[in-house]
Amino acid sequence: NPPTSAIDITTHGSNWLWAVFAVMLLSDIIMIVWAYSLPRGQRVFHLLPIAILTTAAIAYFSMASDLGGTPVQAEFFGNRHQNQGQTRAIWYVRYIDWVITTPLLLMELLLGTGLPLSDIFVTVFMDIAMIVAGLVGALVPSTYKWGYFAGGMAALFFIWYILLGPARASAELIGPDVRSIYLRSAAFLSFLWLLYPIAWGLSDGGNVIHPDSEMVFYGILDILAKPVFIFIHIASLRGVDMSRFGL
Ligand code: RET
Repeated sequence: NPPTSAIDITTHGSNWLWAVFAVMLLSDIIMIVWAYSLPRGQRVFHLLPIAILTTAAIAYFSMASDLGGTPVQAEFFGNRHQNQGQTRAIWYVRYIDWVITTPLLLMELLLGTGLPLSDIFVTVFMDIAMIVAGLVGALVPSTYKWGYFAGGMAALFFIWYILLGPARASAELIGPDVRSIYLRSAAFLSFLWLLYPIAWGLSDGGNVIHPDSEMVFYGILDILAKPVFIFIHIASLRGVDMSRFGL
């Protein structure tokens, strides 16, 4: 049977989605004030978060207003043949958010490591391919969606390899301060990003959980992966001279 829900986030308007929107907007305002209180040349790691949080705020504004989703013919887990013709809401606005914000999150992490720009570009390309694969997979009304999912997972493995291999080696060469900041942030990011494909498999992929549960799952993840990640990263950058990167 189609997944059911008792909380009705996606049919009765949503305090939860407005709350996540408020978290994004508030963090954004704090970041704007913080960034422009710093001297030029020290700001880059505060400017990227402004773009990230503004994008997230707009995405959550859309979803809280019941915009940015569309019904797609769905297969129901364990019950495929009895449910022909039923649909699931696919919240495509998420993927538009992610295709903008995940490359910026990777740049926030990688620009201070001294990793060559060519490596950063390849990593960002893989990231964009990963998100687009997730979007197309969500919109494809057949089991071929799992092919797109597998492609997206391959891209994520490539990103993990860069983060834990070359980028880590590069950060270690710069010095012990950058090394420890990088290791903490990279570990936090790598772990959180693993949870996204799990949420996808349960929602847009396998249609196991109701879109309301999807909203709770991704909402918590998005708060951890955007404002919490950013504040942890930036707090540890205090006292580090950023002008040496020439960014
Ligand atoms: C998809 C499905 C295809 C396979 C994989 C995925 C990974 C998505 C990730 C998203 C991260 C989003 C973030 C948002 C910011 O708040 C597209 C779900 C691997 C890792 C960090």
